[in-house]
Amino acid sequence: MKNLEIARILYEIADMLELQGVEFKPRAYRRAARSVEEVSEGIEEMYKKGGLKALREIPGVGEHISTKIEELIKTGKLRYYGKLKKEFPIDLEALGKVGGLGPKKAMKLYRELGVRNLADLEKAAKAHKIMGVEGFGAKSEEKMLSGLGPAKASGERMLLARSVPMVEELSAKLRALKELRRLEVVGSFRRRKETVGDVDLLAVSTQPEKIMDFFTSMYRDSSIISKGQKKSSIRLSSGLQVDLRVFSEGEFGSAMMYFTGSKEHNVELRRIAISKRMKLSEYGLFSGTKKVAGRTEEELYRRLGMDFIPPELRENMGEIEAAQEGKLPRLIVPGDVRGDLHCHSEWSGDASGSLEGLAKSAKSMGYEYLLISDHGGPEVRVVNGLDEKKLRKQMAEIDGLNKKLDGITLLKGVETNILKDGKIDLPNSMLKELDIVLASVHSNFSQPSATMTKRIISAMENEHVDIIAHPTGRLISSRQPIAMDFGEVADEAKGTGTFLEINCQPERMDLDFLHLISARGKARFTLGTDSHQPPQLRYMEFGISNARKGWCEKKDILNALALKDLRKIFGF
Ligand code: DGT
Ligand code: CA
Ligand code: CA
Ligand code: ZN
Repeated sequence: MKNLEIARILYEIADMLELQGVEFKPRAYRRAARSVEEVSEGIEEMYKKGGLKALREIPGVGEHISTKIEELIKTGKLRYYGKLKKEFPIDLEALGKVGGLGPKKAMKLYRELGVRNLADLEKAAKAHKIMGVEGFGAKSEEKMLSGLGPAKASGERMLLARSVPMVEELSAKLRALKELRRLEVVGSFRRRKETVGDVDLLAVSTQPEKIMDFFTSMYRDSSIISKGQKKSSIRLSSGLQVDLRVFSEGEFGSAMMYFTGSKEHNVELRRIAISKRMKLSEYGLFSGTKKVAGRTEEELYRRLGMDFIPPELRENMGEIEAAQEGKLPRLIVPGDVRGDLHCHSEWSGDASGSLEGLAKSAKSMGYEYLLISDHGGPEVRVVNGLDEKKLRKQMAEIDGLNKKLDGITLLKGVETNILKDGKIDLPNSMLKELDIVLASVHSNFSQPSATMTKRIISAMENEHVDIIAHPTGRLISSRQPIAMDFGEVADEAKGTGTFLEINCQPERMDLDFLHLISARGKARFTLGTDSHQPPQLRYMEFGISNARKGWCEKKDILNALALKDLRKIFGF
């Protein structure tokens, strides 16, 4: 059993005991859980080598809890935990997502009405049983009914890009308060994960009550999940949960570090602190009772003996070691990007925007070039892909436009199809006339891995294919990535000099950061927004943060090159 699994069970026991009104024990369990998370060795191995005695050397693990851990390791189960679960068969996590239903109230509804989960709650509310329970009224019953939808939906995560406008509006409103000294967005949002489970805000204020009053009432149609002086949570009508926590100025750096996460990154940092005979928490870095750092993240990383780690990298994917050795990558920044290498126009049946309009939008983004890559080839007739005749007409139009455009160049491209046998949907005689050719899988997504790998490799072997667009084909909320041997594809990309795309559509984010990390030092990449309407050129921002999460430097990204260098590479 892994340390983190053991810790999770100990945490859960703490929660259940607390709700039963048991004193002291919850704290003991929580303390032990935390230590278990921080131990660098596997607990199971420690136990096998040193028995109960070794377990008791873990801080916070005394006689009582050590025997519980022993039982877990030996049998994979814990009777005490099972017994508590039986007394307490409530899905607190799901119920907690309904506005106004904290653990204590949930407990009451369980005792009075047997409500264990969202389905039970819905039944009870619809039968108007809730307003009969002491402490609840018709109003809270109504609120629960309206909170059920978002609570059910909140099992799902929200696309980062979708959350951004909500978070920007909300934080602008908060920042306008005079009682607020500082506000930062942390959590997965700051780490730029492609989806967020909830949004975490940290504030500094001398008058937290005022901030919390404002926060919990700033939107009429949001619901309050919990409200306190130090932490409050609301759910927006979109279903997005937002947590706000207040810290003091002196703790702010350590709070930012802790709540930015990831959890796995934090666990590793705490281990390092311990190895240096210090203790790290959201309140600071301590040596004994003396606080040695906490005001800023920079000083914390420095005191832990490493370089500052950009938030995107904090996923425990080797960044801590790199920071200790002064070997963190110099991540690509937005200013490095000189153009967009995937864009559709009104020439594609499913897109809008004239060539000239797109050129203007691209220029206003500060670009030097924009690749027009409408769908081409017979396979995508569904979206009105261009045939050769139309494609040649578009190329002539682009040549004409480039003569009068100033400070921006349109490149002639196409997004064509990799057919199921690996052949390309347009003839080489056509492809060779274009500046840059994208090819992608748009059909037969469920071929077996070996077939699919061969299919993509044959496409890359075509000398006219320059970029494999959205390589895995996944759609975050609706389509699984295709099965393939990505290691082989990345090797072949290097061998053939084919670039792999980082597609910036929020629903795609394809390749994702894990693929990018695994192809590091092999394949090179392009950034393409795959824009279908001119405003979507702005999705570049998300592609760049994804590239940063994938450890990409300027040299790894084709469109960090100037136009003259592209001309050299592709010979146009
Ligand atoms: P999300 O919301 O699922 O997209 O992901 P995060 O990373 O924003 O997670 P969240 O909101 O649960 O917590 C924010 C950060 O707080 C998380 O990245 C690390 C820290 N944190 C929360 N709970 C724990 C915990 O039990 N142990 C440790 N070590 N860190 C935690
Ligand atoms: Ca979060
Ligand atoms: Ca959270
Ligand atoms: Zn496509």
